[in-house]
Amino acid sequence: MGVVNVTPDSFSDGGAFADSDSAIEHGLALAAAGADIVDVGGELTRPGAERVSAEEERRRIEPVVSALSRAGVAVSIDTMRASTGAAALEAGAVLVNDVSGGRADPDLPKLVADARVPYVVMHWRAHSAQMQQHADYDDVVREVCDELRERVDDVVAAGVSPDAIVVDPGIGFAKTAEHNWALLAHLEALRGLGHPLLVGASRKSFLGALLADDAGPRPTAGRDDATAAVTVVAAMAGAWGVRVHDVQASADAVRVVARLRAEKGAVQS
Ligand code: PMM
Repeated sequence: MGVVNVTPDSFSDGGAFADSDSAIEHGLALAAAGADIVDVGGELTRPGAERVSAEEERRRIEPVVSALSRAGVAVSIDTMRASTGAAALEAGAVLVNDVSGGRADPDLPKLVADARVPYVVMHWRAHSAQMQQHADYDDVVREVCDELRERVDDVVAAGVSPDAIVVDPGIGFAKTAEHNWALLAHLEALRGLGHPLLVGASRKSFLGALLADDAGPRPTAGRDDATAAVTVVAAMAGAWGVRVHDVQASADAVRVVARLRAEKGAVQS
């Protein structure tokens, strides 16, 4: 899954795709580089970010979703709002990626249920402005699994088919670097939830901290090799997908892992 943030202030891609034309061009390039899905978002969710209005979010994403869909790209809409989700589905999106897992807007799971599209349910505790105050766990792996299970039950109660649900641990959302590493080390526990698993670690600050030197954390532009390494970890653990900014490296990494898995299967049989 390749990322297109249609935001003027994105941390991870420097706001390079704030206007529709460059966002569309970028989405096409990600698809050409091997993205099976292009995830379009109009609202920043990094720690501390303030919300944008529904109107502004819709204005940002609609032309991009529409043009990419018309070009034959499978588009997912990264939103927490039912109104934005509805506009995106109308414009051709085929998947809803809700970082709040149905918590921010209860109408969003209902929309997904009616539209019968796949739904990414991410682990989330609070909106970005406050979320790091909620990075408090006794056992992060168990608590994220328990909370995701509750989220899944709630969206199923709202009418979403269990078969349509993809779960995501929400790397960096109400989590410290230590929490992120613990989750990545135990992806099999998340696989145990019984749904396809999506992992979004791309260019996040825990990678910048890992790769820090005397000058401080490694800037976002230098985090893509580490991101591809996380893709290997996720693919080895049987993840369904990774959400990344630099598609080529992760698409190649997935092919390496797929080939190795085939080889192991062939050897064992
Ligand atoms: N991370 C961001 C935005 N959307 N969606 C899912 N499903 N999982 C994530 O981890 C995720 C997401 C924030 O990352 P960005 O601002 O660097 O794109």
